Amino acid sequence: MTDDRQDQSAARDPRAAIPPTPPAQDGERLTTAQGARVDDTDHSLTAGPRGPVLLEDHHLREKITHFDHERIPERVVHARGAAAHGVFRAYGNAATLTKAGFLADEGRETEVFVRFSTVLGSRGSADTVRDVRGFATKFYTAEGTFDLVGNNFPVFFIQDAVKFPDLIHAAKPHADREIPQAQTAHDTFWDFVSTHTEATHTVMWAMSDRAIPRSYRTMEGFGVHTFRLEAADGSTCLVKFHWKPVLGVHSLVWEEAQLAQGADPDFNRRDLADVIESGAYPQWELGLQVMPDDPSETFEGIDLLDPTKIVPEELCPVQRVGLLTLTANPSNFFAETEQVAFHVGHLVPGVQATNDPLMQGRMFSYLDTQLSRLGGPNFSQLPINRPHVPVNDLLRDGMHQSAIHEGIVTYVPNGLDDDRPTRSPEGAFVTYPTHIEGDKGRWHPASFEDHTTQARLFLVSLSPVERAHLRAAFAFELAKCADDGIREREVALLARVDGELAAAVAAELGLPAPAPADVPDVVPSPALSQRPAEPGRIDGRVVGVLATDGADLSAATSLADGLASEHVVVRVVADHGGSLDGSGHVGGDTLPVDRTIAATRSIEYDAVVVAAGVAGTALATDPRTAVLLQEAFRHGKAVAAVGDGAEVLAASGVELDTPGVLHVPDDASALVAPLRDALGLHRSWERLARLAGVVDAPAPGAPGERPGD
Ligand code: HDE
Repeated sequence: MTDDRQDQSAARDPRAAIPPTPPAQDGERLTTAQGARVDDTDHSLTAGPRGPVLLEDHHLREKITHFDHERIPERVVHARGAAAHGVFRAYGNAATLTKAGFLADEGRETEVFVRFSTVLGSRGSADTVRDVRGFATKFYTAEGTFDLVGNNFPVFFIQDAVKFPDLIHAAKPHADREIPQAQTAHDTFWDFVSTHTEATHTVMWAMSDRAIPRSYRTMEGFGVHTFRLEAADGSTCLVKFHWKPVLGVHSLVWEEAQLAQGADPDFNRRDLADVIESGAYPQWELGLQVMPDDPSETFEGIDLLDPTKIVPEELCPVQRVGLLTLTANPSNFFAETEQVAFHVGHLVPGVQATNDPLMQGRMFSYLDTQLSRLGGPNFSQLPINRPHVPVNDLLRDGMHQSAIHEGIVTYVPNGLDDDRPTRSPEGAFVTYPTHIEGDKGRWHPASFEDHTTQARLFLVSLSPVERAHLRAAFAFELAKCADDGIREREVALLARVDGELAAAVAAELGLPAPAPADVPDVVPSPALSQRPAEPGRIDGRVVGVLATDGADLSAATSLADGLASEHVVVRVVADHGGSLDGSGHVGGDTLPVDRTIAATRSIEYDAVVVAAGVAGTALATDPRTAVLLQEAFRHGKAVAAVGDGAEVLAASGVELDTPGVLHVPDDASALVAPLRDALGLHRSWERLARLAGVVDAPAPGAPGERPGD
């Protein structure tokens, strides 16, 4: 070789040609995974036009093999989920509490990815089942990734992680037939919770409307465990994390949730994607309950390490420290929502774990589960899991390694590489040195033993309608248990929470009333009730307008105009697709149809309006119209009519002089304000109360409560 040729090959480093990111949809031409162009992907290589397929067909085998391996194991819990990207902006008022920059620095914006989920169902199960919802947030902070892996309940069924496999085995479908899917209404769940009394508080939440959220964006979120925050000056405090939805906390009613499981199993997932696409970005404020960090790790007698206990907001108010806004849908479900890997141990300087035994077990579980779910130890290299800061971790090799590390020094301290990468406490995650002393053993702390006080606290803090829903949920679920012993045991347990509740559930099940038991004294916490005192925001709510050819289509247009500023979606529901002819009316023209009566169901609407001119038409007499209106009425939704639309309501069994049923004589724009208020209250609570056979009232201690209620 001449010197000249040697110089050229040294200058041309072949490694520079390695693509920096994995190949994906590059170029215009179809290729194999090896980049060879493909001319025909529709026909296998065969011997003759009708002959056998040849083993030689590498393209066929590559394509089919890859397809065969497209699925990864679904999450053992929280398999069914939906997610979105967004940003978290800190208000700056947490600066005295924590040195974590994403919380402390006023105005600092941190990218996030949030995944919501149900817990029990398989990946393809329905969204609106009665279940806990996961609310997991990945903050890609400038100090490393912080995951807040929370739920929409502030408490959990068990107090010690060692019970988690037992709980989940009991709650998942029965091991013999794998039924029922995605629900708690079966023997093993109730057998477990009636024999593990520490579950009682969380079971109250699970039987309440909290377990069937209207939308992910109308759900609260909770970190559940107590965390320790550490400030720049070294001071610490104990905190509980809360997500407060800007749109308020709202739920479905049970019949509606059940209908949605069939009519639209993607109900919550669709809502999240639709509102983000429309620009009605979901928002939550992050809140902190801040408590002193003293060696007792209790607050007002509540053991802060017990994950079955809340700290009532009235005892320790939630301080709002930042705003989360979800602004973008994932562009690929698998790459992002399915492959995202959360971990309770992903902490950053300023946020620390505590000795809550449930949290301690989770510190182990989340890393372990990713190994089998994502196929090896390199899952943090997946795009959705990559920290948004430089990583230099000395971790090497392993299944699916996609980094090409350089050099031979893979350890510290070292002399060969100037002792790099450097280590120092400055800016590092340094575990806070709490003092620990004790005898090794499988302990049963006495402070974990009260299992009924907070269950009762939750119950008595609800409004009458919410309490009626909870009672009905117990009666529904226990009626699905085949074993008498389970039902009796649960009712006896309920008697220790509330005699009236236990007696009502027993009566509905046809069981004798349980023996009276002493119940704890509690002071209600109105913050636990979802019943709004006044109309809240209505962003992204959906109004269905029933109309047909010849009807006055201005009902749809004036509502759409009147509510557009709040991103309310108005959908025209008609007896045929295409568009409607409204030429018989002033200003009437044509209007596109969004839904046909054959392909819709009441669950798609937060309110339903019948346009003038529908009375007497085929749409008015279609039995599906009556079903739609009756369901909306029964579910406490606003139901309205313009002009003779009232006749359609009456003929469908909707009583016109009932709360939340609105009627204007002709001008549909007069409906805008009352409909807005009705939507803002979420439901007609008075109507729901009448249907449940109770008297509506705010929760005890809530604004608007009358003395003596
Ligand atoms: Fe989880 N949990 N969990 N969990 N959890 C998982 O991790 C576990 C618990 C929660 O959208 C798994 O990646 C144990 C409480 C959410 O990807 C697994 C215990 C809370 C998600 C796991 C708990 C949660 C998970 C399954 C008892 C609320 C979904 C797949 C000690 C504070 C995250 C995975 C996502 C997922 C274990 C209890 C929330 C197996 C052992 C309490 C939101 O690691």
